[in-house]
Amino acid sequence: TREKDWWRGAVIYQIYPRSYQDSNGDGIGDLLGIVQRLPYIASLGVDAIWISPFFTSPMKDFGYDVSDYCDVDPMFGHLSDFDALIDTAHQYGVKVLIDLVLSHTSDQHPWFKESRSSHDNDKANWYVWADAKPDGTPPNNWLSIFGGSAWQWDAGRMQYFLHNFLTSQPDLNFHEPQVQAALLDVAEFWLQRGVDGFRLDTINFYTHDAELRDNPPLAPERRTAKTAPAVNPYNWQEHIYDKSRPENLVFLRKLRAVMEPHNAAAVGEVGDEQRGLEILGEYTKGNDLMHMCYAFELLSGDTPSPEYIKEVMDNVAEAAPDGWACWAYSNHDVVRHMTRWNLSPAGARAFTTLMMCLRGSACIYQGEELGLPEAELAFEDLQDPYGIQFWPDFKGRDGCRTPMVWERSNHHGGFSNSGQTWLPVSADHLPLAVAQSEEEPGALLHHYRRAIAFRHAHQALKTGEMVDMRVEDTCLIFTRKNDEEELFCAFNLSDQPATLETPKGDWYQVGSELNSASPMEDGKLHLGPWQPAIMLRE
Ligand code: TEU
Ligand code: CA
Repeated sequence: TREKDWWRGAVIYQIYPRSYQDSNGDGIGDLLGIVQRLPYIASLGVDAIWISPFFTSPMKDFGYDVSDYCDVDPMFGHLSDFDALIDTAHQYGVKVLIDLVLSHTSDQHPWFKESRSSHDNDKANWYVWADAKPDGTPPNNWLSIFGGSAWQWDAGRMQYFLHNFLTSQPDLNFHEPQVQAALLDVAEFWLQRGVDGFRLDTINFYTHDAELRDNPPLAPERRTAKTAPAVNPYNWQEHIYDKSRPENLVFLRKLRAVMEPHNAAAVGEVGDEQRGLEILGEYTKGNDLMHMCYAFELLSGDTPSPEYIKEVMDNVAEAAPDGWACWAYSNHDVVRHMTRWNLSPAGARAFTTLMMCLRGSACIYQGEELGLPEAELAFEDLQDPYGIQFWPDFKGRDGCRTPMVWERSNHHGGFSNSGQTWLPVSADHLPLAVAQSEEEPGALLHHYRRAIAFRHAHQALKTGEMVDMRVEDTCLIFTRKNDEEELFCAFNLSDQPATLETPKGDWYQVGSELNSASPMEDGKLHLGPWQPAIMLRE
């Protein structure tokens, strides 16, 4: 029996299976490797794991190009290994979310092979096919995120097909009812196998404009650093026809209905820099869409200032009053936040504690609990086609995908006993390996465990309201409360000390294990660099 609302305020640990633990010495992580490491995962105190795709795949986008939704790629193991993973995880009290990539398949999927074989086969309409313009050019101006036109010519059908990502990731046609039915069957297949929910890849790309209208150019005044990094022309268009279409919600309601009897939860990935948090509100509204949406606001850019975080939280409250965000600082697509934000150990601890105090759920990406920086890779080491395309201005996603480090002195950091691993283990990571961190009382790993435990000890942090947010000096201040408890949270997000007024009323310090400051007798709160103050109302 599963408690229906377990996902609210949950802490989710993201595993990139290629890089977690190799159990059979081929240099690539696998499902049995994850099983071996479950005691460690459980020791973090997380509620759930999200496993990036392990389905049958030619691995052009490292599993985000699926050729069989209902099987495990031999590289990662077998379905029986997955069953063992679910059983073991559940014995440890850890739930399992799998990563369904439903917007597109691999071009090696039998559906696509059939679809491209003729104009009148049973699946002819399962992908987005369109004729060339009279001059032979693509049907419209849509662009691929990974570079170039979103249309790829197929000499067999003498037509173009749509792909939002790689040319080997053709876009499924969600306007075709049979496609929707087949994808709902995929969800049912995994729910029957016992998964607790899904991370749903790129849900706002499911449907495209059936009339294939051109996207308008992005108005010059909207070309901010965030919406238009010079490196990718994708960002010069207003993406109103190729993604975030209203029809997506119709399919997501059906998917939610399939999940409901299983008490399963979904985290939807809705990346839309141009619409920001508004889209999170749209996709989590009510009780029949996504349970949570993954928020990108803390995944890019510079170290977030208290003002920026307040603005983001205000925007969520406004755009998604009954919605639910899932916060993350790092994942398998972005530069690790230790490097991106150039954090000191104290800064990393402060942001970890902050994440555990924010309203929403939280995703931790493997290795961030060790304080791993982005790995430096040479061009020759690159595996990610996105990085190879845009090198050196954009270095791609390999630097956050290098193998997890378990033991400093072990071959490949304990990740694998093969001769060569699919990406090299970073030498900079070895001193931070799990075994070394366990022995080192000051290691970030212990702080992650304490911060996660602290969140679990205070229900108000998981599901309570978040009110009275303000910025004072260099501090972000807010209150979390439910009917039982009220927590005052202040975070000094700076390497300089700060002084605040003590909140009115009777409060006592909690979270001393998180370096929370104690109220001073002069009625002021003195916060050291990167120090929080967390207090509980008497
Ligand atoms: O990423 C989607 C993705 O690239 C978006 O976040 C994108 O940056 C944004 O929408 C731009 O507007 C997911 C996976 O996380 C990634 O690893 C895959 O490569 C991709 O989908 C394709 O499946
Ligand atoms: Ca392996």
